[in-house]
Amino acid sequence: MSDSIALKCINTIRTLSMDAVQAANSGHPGTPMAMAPVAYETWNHHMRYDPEAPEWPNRDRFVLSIGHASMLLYSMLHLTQTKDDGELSINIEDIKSFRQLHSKCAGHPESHVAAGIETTTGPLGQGAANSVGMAISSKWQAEYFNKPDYELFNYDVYVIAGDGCMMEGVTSEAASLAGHLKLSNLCWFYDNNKITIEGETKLAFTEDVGARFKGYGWNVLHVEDANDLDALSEALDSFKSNNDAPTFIVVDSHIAWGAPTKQDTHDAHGSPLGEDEIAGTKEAYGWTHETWHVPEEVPAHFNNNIGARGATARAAWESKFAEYKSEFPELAGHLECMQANKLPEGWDANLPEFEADPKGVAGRSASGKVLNALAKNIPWLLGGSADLAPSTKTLLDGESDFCAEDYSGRNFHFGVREHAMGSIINGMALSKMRPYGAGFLIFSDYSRATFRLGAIMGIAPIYIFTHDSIGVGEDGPTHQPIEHLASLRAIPGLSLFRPGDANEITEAWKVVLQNNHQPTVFAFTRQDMPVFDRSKYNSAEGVANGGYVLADSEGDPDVILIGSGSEVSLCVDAHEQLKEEGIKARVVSMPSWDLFESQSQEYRESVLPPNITARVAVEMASTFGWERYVGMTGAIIGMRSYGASAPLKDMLPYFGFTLEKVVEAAKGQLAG
Ligand SMILES: Cc1ncc(C[n+]2csc(CCOP(=O)(O)OP(=O)(O)O)c2C)c(N)n1
Ligand SMILES: [Mg+2]
Repeated sequence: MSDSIALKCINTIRTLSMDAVQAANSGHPGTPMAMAPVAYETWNHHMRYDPEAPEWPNRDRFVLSIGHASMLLYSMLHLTQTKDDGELSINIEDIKSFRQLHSKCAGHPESHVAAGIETTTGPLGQGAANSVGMAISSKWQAEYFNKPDYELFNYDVYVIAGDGCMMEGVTSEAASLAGHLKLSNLCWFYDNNKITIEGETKLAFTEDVGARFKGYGWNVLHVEDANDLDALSEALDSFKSNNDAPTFIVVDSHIAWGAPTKQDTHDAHGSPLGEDEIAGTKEAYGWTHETWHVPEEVPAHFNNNIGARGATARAAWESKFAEYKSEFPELAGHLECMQANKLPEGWDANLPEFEADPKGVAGRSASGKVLNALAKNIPWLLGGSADLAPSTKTLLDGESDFCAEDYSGRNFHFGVREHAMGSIINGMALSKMRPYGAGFLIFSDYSRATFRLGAIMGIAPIYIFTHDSIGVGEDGPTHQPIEHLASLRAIPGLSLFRPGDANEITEAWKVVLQNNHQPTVFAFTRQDMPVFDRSKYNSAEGVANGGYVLADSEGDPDVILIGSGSEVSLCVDAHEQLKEEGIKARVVSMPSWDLFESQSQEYRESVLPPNITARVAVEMASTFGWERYVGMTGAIIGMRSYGASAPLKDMLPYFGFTLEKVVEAAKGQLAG
């Protein structure tokens, strides 16, 4: 490394990382030290990024998939002087309070905490998989917005991933799809340091990763020394000149580069180096022993390179956009809407209303109709399924497939890759799209890690899961979700809807689209559900409160029947029968616990008056949690085992989902 200012920048990144981990007495110093040159070269000499405006829509993205190396990213944001509303996004005090309560420098990077963090990482593989969604978004946005002489979108996405990411299945799923889609705007560095927590990777990981990526169709390059800035630059140039494949750069590095006794050891992975080792390392770097040392010329150097390049590019973009706005006002309006996470005008026009119908319609089919109507109004509402579009009813009519030959497509084919699908739609949501991913509720387990990350980030991808109960029938227990609703309800910040008829589905979609800060899971039936006669019962608009009184009797009810999804109709039937017998049963449709919980106590108690303790809950899923609404003395008709492989008509009586059982339970409540 002959360029001394470059080395100074790199050593500043390294020493800030070492000092912060030491001060926190926890964290991961080794990998920021090793990968500092990669971050330096990428940011300072290749990325198009204006630190003054980290939200600029056409910026290149940088994703630190090895979230444990967070000090690498915080150092970069600090040294490039990335701004958040005019102030430094990460100042030196933030770095000094690394890993402390309310610090912007959390243990792992959190996108909602500091400007410039593109996505929340930590669970290995997620960042890499998110980046595929970002690269997809860049391609789609280019197709949708770019016009001759107006190249508004062409951003690239850079990732640093490590051995852990490469071992994780989600990375492989995402990489396989990225190769298939020929996402040439995607560049991953693989930190091939051959170290993970337990020791050397040869304990568990000996495959040829580069060969694997070649197999996926990537442009695979090798940089034999992470400190070789020229070789890194050459590899980055190769990435930029490649137009038909994503690029994978294997970088051989030495964890804790320069540390006298800890370099190349797993000791440097996740513990502070210790005062003596830090002193020795700083000596090896020719550095001062002072902590938090940032030579003046370092931020200036970043400012003169990434800063100057970014400012010029953004100014040019903004003046182009001003012209674009007058030439293409509607599209410009869409771009502004997307950036603000808003819906376009007329987004809820022409949504289907469903006629009362005792035979009814399957939840998945009603959803398919609503989705198609919404997609006509919201061009950036798009997505696909994990090879289950015909079953989940998630194809957009008249739209093309998103594929390497057509990046304008709005029908995505994620392949049988539920985990990557979730991570990819998180990445798309972070890129201002309104994405959905679909599959069977049973396989939501495979995407589960992505729900909580979306919730932590406060982004709003939509998961459309169908076949939501033992109502699946003959496919049997392996395909019948039981504990899924309860476990999804347990995820803080995730919104879950299981609507009770087709009109509730329309209303639920409306609520969900207006929620721009939470991921949502829909649970829809495979089988038909009656469409309630809303002239007789209350309006489906009650869905906006999460739970509402659907059917009631004059005066205070004797008993409250609470259901979700396909079981609401059982409650309604029971209500009618009990009425004939002179028993006043209220039916509460409860499509979304979380939304109901967010209502005022007054409203909640108006729906579920505390003095009425005779209560029955009915849901074809684990009974777990329903005590919240029926109390310790209420009855729960639900699942206490796995399901069975049989026609639904035989399973319903076998598992107790019949009118008689609901009526009996209601009477049992009244008998005390
Ligand atoms: C999904 C997931 N599993 C386990 C962990 C815990 N973990 C954090 S870092 C790490 C080892 C990662 O090794 P590598 O990516 O090679 O990083 P390096 O040690 O080289 O910095 C593990 C297992 C995690 N963060 N995410
Ligand atoms: Mg490693």
